[in-house]
Amino acid sequence: MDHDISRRNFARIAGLGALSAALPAVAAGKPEEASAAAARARTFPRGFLWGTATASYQVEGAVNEDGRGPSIWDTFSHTPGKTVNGATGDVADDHYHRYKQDVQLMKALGVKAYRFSIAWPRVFPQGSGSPNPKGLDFYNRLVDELLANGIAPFATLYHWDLPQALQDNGGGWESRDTAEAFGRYAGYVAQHLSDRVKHFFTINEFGAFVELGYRIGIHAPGLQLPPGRFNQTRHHAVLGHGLAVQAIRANAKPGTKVGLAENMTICCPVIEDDANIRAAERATREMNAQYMTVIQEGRYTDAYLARTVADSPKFTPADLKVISSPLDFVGINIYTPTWIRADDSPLGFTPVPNPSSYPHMASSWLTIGPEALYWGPRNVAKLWKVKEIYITENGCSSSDVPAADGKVYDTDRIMYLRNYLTQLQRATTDAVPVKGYFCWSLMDNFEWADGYTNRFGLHYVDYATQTRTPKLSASFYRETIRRNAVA
Ligand code: GBH
Repeated sequence: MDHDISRRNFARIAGLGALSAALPAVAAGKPEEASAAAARARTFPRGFLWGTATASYQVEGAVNEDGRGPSIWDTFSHTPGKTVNGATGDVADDHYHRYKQDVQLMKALGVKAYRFSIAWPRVFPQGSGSPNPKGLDFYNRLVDELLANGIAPFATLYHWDLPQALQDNGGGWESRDTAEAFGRYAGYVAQHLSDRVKHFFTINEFGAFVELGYRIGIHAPGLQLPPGRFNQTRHHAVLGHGLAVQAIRANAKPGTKVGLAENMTICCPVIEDDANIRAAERATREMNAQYMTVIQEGRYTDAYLARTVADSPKFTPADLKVISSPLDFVGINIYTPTWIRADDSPLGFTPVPNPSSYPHMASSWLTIGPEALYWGPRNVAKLWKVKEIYITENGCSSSDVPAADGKVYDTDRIMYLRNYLTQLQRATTDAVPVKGYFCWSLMDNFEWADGYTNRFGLHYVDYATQTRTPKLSASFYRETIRRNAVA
């Protein structure tokens, strides 16, 4: 009887996964073995791919070197008033020159994979036309260095640094020409790197660069297009993705995998009961209709077209086919949850706004909800039968002020990561096919409109000296990777 009760309590504390392994130790009164078993319950599947991520304009610097053309982020960050303190990516982390040292930081963490992005204007300074071999060479060097250190390169083709020439001629993503140029660029890169790069992401976060750059205007190119032109821009962005998928398949070595890295709206049930869980699934389709849903389903949802009415995008059935070209995997960037409740409205769900007391990390938009790392991949797998999912970004900003001993004790970041990873581990125990996780970011870097004020790194960067120092969270992440379990 006593045993029964303690077993039940133990099961509640440790979670179901630990139950069978832990019980004999508990019954035999060996608490050490019992806690080891509980730790095993937070273990990730064998071969889980632990990684870290950055993006070209945020870390590289060297904006005028080796024939790189200007990007819309050079123009935007050099426009007064657009970034905090007028920050630019001119130098950033000087990663262009320090990549070897940065690969050693990754090696010390023990990551198995590195997600970086390729700067389109290094490879095609004018966006299309003649390639610049010196630009591609940087990525050849980086990829070789990664492989020499046992780290798998995962390359993103577009993380927002659009060649300025494409913005000047035709309005960037507002123009179908940009989508087509993106396809050509993607095919060229795949042709030259796919002997060593086995995973490509087409586009990073439609949900950020299109919305913030072309509708709200707080990211490059800083436009506020009217709805019709804006929805057409959305359409051209997903079309560019599809054209890139096809170009990669046509030009890459066999076995090359293609996907995307999207910051979907992550719909989480307010309470985990059937009605709310179903509502969060419906919400996932509708709230991502303009990007992930059309990519997965090859059609805009009726509700999206009804919502945009006269301002709906113009498209052909052939476009939809290109947009929904089959993918090998889906990458999701996950930071915050959107809480959903069931209701009796026509769509059967309502997003619940956060109360003013809702907690967030240093960036005020970064509201905390570890469950996003459970429901995000779970809903993607369930709705679209996706078999291979990566968390392509997750992480947070902290105040990150070095202590007297020079170290950064970012216990809040560790709290954030531990809770999110616990929910990701829960997803893997429910057989959600999450294959890997890329922590954002390897090091502090240029945080777009926020400049250098919000730090997301596992390594602290002193921008005056370009010194990198591992934060306490780097130790947490290293230990998590070493154990293949939440530390
Ligand atoms: C990702 O965006 C990016 O891929 C990455 O480059 C970035 O460094 C990282 O996250 C951390 O931000 O200014 O209040 O209007 C995450 C999605 C979209 C979140 C833009 C912040 C701006 C909110 N981001 N959003 S606000």
